[in-house]
Parts: sequence; C-alpha cells; structure tokens
Amino acid sequence: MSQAPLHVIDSHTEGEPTRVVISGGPDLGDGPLAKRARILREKHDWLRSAVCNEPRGHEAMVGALLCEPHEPDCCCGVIFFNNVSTLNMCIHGTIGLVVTLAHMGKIGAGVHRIDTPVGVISAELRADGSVEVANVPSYRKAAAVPVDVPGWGIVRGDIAWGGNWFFLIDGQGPAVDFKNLEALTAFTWAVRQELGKQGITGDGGMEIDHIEVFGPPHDPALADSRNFVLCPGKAYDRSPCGTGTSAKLACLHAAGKLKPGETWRQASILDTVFQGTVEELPDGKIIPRVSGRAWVNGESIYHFNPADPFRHGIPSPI
Ligand code: PYC
Repeated sequence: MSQAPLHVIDSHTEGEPTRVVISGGPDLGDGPLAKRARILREKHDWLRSAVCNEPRGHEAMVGALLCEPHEPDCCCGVIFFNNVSTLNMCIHGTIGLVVTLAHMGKIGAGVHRIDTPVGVISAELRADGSVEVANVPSYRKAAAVPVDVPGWGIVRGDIAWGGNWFFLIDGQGPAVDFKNLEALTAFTWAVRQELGKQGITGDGGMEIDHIEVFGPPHDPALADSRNFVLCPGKAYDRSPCGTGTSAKLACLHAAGKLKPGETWRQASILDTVFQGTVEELPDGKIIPRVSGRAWVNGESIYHFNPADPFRHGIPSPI
C-alpha cells in the first residue's frame, strides 16, 4: 500500500463536489480503464476511502483518479468513485475534471476525448467556461415497471442506462422539494432495496443503484423539470446528475417526447440546471449531450501518518 502523499484538486459542478486525484495514486498498470477500475476496487480501495470518506471527505464527495488513457487520441483517462465504490460513469465529475485540467493549464477550449471504464466520451470546454459532455450510448430498457414498496404500494418507474443504471419515477413519492430531503431519501432508499430484493436489474444483471424522482420545476422559465437523485452511497446528488439526465433524455426520446435539436433543461433539488440534447443512433439508442458549469474551489496534499487510525478514512456505514 502506497504511503506517498496524494495531491488533489476540488471543484463543484452545479453544487455537486468532485475531487480529482492528480498524483500519488497507486500503479494500476496500463490496461483498459475497466480493468484498472477493477484493480482499484479490489487492491487499492484505501484510496477511495481516504479521498471520499470522513475525515477528509463526506457522503456526497465523488473522487476522480486521473490516469493515462488506454484508448487512442484521449487527453486522459479517469476512474470515478464515491463513498461506497467505484462508479461506472459520472458526468458532473467529468465537467469538474475538464475544468480542473483547464485550471492546471493542461487543456484549453475545444473538444477533448476522455477514456473511462464504460467507454470513450468527449467533452467540449466552451469559451464561456461551461462544459458539454457527449456521454456513452444511452437507452430506456423498460417503461413503467411496477415495484411493490412497503409503505408506498406499487411504485412505477422506467429503467434506463445513462452510464449508470437508473429507476426513474415521475409524480410518485414525496414532493421534489429541498425541504423534503429526508422523506425523499427514505422513499428512494426503500425503492432501491425493493428493486434488489425483487430481482429487478439493468441489463446483464447489473444493479440499479441510482433512483431518480421527478417533479415540476420551481420556475418553468428556467427548467422543464426538477429532480432528486439518490446515489449508491445514500447521498443525494446536489447537481441534476448528468448520467441521470442522460437516462431521462433516453426515456423522453423513447416516449417520442424529445427529438434531436430540442433541449431539455433538468433542474436539481438545488435548482441548478443541466441542459440536455439527444443525437439518434441507428440502433435506437441515443448519445446524450449534457452541459453545465463547474468551479475549482480547493487544492490539498493528503499525508498518511502510519499512526493515524483514520488515515484511509472512516468506512461508510452504508
Ligand atoms: O453527474 O453523472 C453524474 C453523477 C453520478 C453520481 C453523481 N453524479
């Protein structure tokens, strides 16, 4: 286990934090990013915990390990992780990564390809500082799937892939309002538990580990919808969740409610907004394009004193 100091740069994307590890991480080899993510998970989980968990982090922290790319023509590779595990994909984190790389002077305005465990994505850093990410192919797997949730009855949701697996619920559960955070967390956590118990999964048996609830926007002049997203480690997303917005775009497109050239404005529980558009693929899937803003707001060196019992973080109770 490496005890070299870690150098990290912090940012937030529309309220949701990203902590990019720019040096000091373990050697994961030079294989495909999916293989390196597995090595990180199985052999170096201390890095995730040291970066995201207390005392350095908190439940909403998303980490991003900057790597050399495996795929050609990429400016970098990245592996995302949170308080409980690695993440397949993270769009708010990609926006944070791009702004961090620009802050470091490594990239400028323009389109950049980035290698991830679920495929190559591209991100455009625009002249106004906003970032548009072209995500992996996304699709709706099933519509209006019923799940019996104790205390709530039959809850219906769409199952969609937007780089992570989502269960998307519209118009059921507590009102999507900041004052209902606890009730929304309890509702979505109960839904997630039942999906697992009832064997309702994404493709290939992958766990549906993100639950997204939609309600009307506070201000229809600024957004089309407002969401609450429960992430795998039971933290809510402070941003509108880019992979969740991608899953929503896939569902809207599959339902004939969003066409190429039209823009969907997804507000978060904090009323920050991502803009989304779709590009149709021949197989019926879409490439979601999601844009938003991020700000660098910190930089640290982490030290690992062997006498410190919490040098690798306090494990999440989840
Ligand atoms: O923006 O894709 C996202 C995301 C996933 C988990 C937290 N944020």
